[in-house]
Amino acid sequence: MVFGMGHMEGKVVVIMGVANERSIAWGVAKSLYREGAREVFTYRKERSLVAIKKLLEENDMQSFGFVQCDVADDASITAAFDHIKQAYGVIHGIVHSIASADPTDLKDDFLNVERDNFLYAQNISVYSLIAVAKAAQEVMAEGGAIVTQSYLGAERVVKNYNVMGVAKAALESSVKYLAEDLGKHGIRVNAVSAGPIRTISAKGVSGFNDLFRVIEQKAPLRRNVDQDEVGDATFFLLSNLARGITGEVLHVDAGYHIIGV
Ligand code: 0WD
Repeated sequence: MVFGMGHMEGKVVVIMGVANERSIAWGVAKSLYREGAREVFTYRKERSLVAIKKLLEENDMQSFGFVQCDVADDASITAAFDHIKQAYGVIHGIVHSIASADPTDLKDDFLNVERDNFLYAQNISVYSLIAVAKAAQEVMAEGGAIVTQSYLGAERVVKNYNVMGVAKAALESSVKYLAEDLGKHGIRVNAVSAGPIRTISAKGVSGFNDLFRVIEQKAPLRRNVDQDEVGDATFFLLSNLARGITGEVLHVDAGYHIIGV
């Protein structure tokens, strides 16, 4: 058992994107809880709410609250953050761990992507960060930090990642523009670029399993990463330890991104 050092004591963090115990956001929730954060979970489907409550119980963790939020819907985002403001007053952090694309586009040629599917991936995986940052700004009255989750497919061509790679490129760029806008309000915005991890979303990418073997062979650390490692890095970026860091993309990928061929 690892004991935290209370780095998030007295901080309220909204966690978006826990679907089950494999979710990256769940790894983040465990790290933040260990450090003393009070956590508000947003969920889209009732099924995810049930899963989050079960996970909390199994891990002997208490939540500060639960709020429904579908990031595809502006009214839902507004309602969620209005509720958060009323119920909790001030928040200090947001974990944005949400993305979606049509699985038919996560295989074969990128060239075949259709307009609606392209816009859908951008809407759920990129615009959601902007909309959430805007809604959250007022509730982050004491300053704070926002962290989103990206992937190497933003920077390089990763087979089959296609429309999601282009969405992650836009996400990383949005992190920089948001960091500039929100910096003057004392809000930092950063991304973690995680190595591949077996989650429900990852299953949607054709051939994703092959990546794990390549990384074991080629990454400097000769292994893959897990949710807990991404959780600790995300916690770091949310905490005061990272108070001088904004607009950054931090790779948590066993060093794979530095390798040429
Ligand atoms: O290898 C991986 N798994 C990597 C994932 C490597 C690097 C980055 N990432 C990113 C993903 O692209 C995503 O941005 O991390 C983030 C989280 O991914 P995950 O942990 O792999 O995803 P998963 O456990 O499948 O949860 C994603 C959740 C959805 O689950 P459900 O089953 O309820 O759809 O994203 C949420 C939802 O909880 N989500 C939404 N939430 C609100 N509104 C929406 C929406 N419209 N769409 C998806």
